[in-house]
Amino acid sequence: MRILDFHQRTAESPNLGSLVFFEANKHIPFAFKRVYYTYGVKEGVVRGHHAHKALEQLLICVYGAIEIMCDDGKKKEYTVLDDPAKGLYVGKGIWHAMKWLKDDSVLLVLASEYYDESDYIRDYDEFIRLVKEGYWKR
Ligand code: T46
Repeated sequence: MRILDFHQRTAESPNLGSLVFFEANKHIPFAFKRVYYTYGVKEGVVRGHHAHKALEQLLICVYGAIEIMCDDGKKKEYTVLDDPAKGLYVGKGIWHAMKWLKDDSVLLVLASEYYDESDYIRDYDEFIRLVKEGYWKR
C-alpha cells in the first residue's frame, strides 16, 4: 500500500476551488472497472475488516477524514486520508479496515475488477493461513 499524490489544478480565485485528476495505468497503477463510494457514516464507525484475493483498489477520502488500517499479515500500518488530492493504493492480499474520523466523510473507491464476493476473505484466521502458505508473492 502506498499514498499517491494526484495532479491538482487550483484556480486563481479561491472561490473556484481545485480540480484533481488521474488516469488509469498512468497516474494510478491499474485500470479500474468499478467505482463505489460510502457516505452517511458516523464518526467512530469502522467498516471493512477483510482482504481481497486479487482485487487492487485506490481509496480516496473526497470529504472529511478516514483512517485506513492495512495489515499484510506481518505488520499493521495506519494512514489518515483527509486530503482529496491523495489516494491510498491497496493491493491484493491486504487486510484492511476503514475508521471514520469525522461524521459524513465520503470514501471513494476505484476497483480493478467488477464486484465478486468470492474475491473477499472475511475471516482473519483464513487470511493469516493464506499469507503463511505464500498465496500472495510479496
Ligand atoms: C473494500 C472496502 C474499502 C456490492 O454489491 N457491490 C460492490 O461493488 C460493493 C463494493 C459492495 N456490494 C455490497 C456487498 C455488501 O452486501 O454492498 C454491501 C456492503 O459491502 P461491504 O460490507 O463489503 O462494505 P465495506 O465498506 O465493509 O467494504 C467496501 C468494499 O466492499 C470492499 O471491497 O475494500 O469498501
